[in-house]
Amino acid sequence: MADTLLLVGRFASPHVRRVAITLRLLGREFDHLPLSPLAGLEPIKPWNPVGRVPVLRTEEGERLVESGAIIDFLMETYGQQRALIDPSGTRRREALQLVAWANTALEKTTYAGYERIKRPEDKQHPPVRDALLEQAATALAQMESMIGTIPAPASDDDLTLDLLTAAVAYEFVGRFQPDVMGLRPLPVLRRLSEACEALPSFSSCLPER
Ligand SMILES: N[C@@H](CCC(=O)N[C@@H](CS)C(=O)NCC(=O)O)C(=O)O
Repeated sequence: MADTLLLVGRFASPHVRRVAITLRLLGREFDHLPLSPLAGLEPIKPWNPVGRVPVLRTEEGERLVESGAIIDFLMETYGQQRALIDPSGTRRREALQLVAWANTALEKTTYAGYERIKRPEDKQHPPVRDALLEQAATALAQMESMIGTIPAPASDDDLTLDLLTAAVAYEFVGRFQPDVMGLRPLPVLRRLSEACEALPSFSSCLPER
């Protein structure tokens, strides 16, 4: 008998949240196990031996890791009626580049946070954190110019993989490292984020406090 899809990880993780929003857009029900690596890796290790989220347990019981690989699986398996990305060509390449910049912003923001959270006070070296925040801001600026004049989505039907990932990344950077937001003007991303956060797919996957 097929298992129910199960998503491991809190929506407070942007990587988990973008998988959850993808599941909503593809109309898939899923169970949710909201584990956080910040509370310790051991409870996650039965799902992913590295202790990292997201993990998706498929209907066949397979455990998939890495948000990009999970989303690729979801689009291939359940995306026949609802394409979240063009199948080929320039628009696909541009969309994947936007996702890549969003992932860069997330990675740099996360490491900057870890510099503060995981190091004792006397082992902190502010220039390292500042350089990471600067890289995150540069990645956001790349996203800002790539999105340019693409209209903000008015409904879940307008959402695409690149726009949802950009909006999830913008929300996370602002929450986890608000200092980054002052480093570059990001009016396009702010408008995209406001539009996306108002949609059912986003509001049903709110980051936990
Ligand atoms: N590239 C990975 C990044 C996942 C990631 O960084 N997850 C964080 C939570 S936001 C995590 O589990 N960190 C704990 C760790 O890696 O040790 C993906 O896209 O899934």
